Amino acid sequence: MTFPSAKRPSLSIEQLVQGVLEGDRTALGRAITLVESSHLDHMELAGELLGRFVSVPRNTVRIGITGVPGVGKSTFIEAFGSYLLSIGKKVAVIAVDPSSSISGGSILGDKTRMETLVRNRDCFIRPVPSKGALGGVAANTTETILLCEAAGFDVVLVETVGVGQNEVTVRDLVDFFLLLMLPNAGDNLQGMKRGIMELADHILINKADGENRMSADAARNEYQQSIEFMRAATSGWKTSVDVCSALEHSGMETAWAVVQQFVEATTSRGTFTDRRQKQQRQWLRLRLASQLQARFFADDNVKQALSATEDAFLSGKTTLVEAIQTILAAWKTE
Ligand SMILES: Nc1nc2c(ncn2[C@@H]2O[C@H](COP(=O)(O)OP(=O)(O)OP(=O)(O)O)[C@@H](O)[C@H]2O)c(=O)[nH]1
Ligand SMILES: [Mg+2]
Repeated sequence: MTFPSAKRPSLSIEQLVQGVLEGDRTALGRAITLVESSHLDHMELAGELLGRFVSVPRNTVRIGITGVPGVGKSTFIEAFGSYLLSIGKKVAVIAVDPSSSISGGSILGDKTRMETLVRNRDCFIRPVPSKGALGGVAANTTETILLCEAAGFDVVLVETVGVGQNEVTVRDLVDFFLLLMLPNAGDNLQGMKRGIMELADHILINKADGENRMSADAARNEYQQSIEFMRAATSGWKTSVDVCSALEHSGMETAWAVVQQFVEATTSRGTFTDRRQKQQRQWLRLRLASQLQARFFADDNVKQALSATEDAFLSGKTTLVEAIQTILAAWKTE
């Protein structure tokens, strides 16, 4: 079976697998589109596709980057990503919900902010649509990460806006969680989820340039003190605070050194693998739930029972509990 898409010719699963393994970006993009689909047939194909990559062993690192809108996440990714490319890494960038930002960031805006990355063949940039349930975003992001890794990308950067629920989910999808903050403390508190600092493996005060240099240093000292008493985000690892300027590309080498120290420390203690396994388990459950849901609502008996019971419920002939029982009972799982 092939994956049909409007206008473009179909590619077989075999062709997609081959393309992804060869690092072909068009195939990678289409593979991601397939796994994002909530169509039941596509889900089965996606499962087949993903199943082909599980045994591809790779040393990769997944970095989540969060912070309030406008803190400079996209600019940081451009600077950090450029540094990584310069030392021979292949970099994938995944932007979760890039359009939600109040500062007007969109994937188009991001592409101008990530000029170097957009043009580089060793970089792949992809937004994750945030529509749908949170579980869907999490599962889609996990799968996009896996496909990027199968296509040969060594470092995966996941950008997420540090407000609302998203960043908590993204913490659960990555190895290393980086929090960007602004030099003036008040700007960070606005709209930022309390407790986000406790999830961070590293904190960078961005925009430490020009007039902000001094206040960035002061902020670093202040945050350094406040994290002293916090629970470790990753057991066996001490979160620290540093300054950087994404605009001036300063502090990127140091930031990468911190990531490498983190990977070494957590790998030797086993926490790196433990976390990935926990994430695998979460992924399995999320996908199980979405498959169950898709199959349930695609079932003819369920459809019939749903419309009949809905009417009865609306006219007050049945209670919510009874309605649900009737619809569930209509589902023939055999
Ligand atoms: N001075 C200075 N400005 C910066 C720095 N990093 C980013 N900016 C500016 O801050 C603004 C927001 O930067 P973005 O990279 O779009 O911030 P973001 O966190 O990705 O924002 P959203 O995606 O909208 O949440 C832009 O005007 C950047 O040029 C920096 O290190 N120094
Ligand atoms: Mg951005």
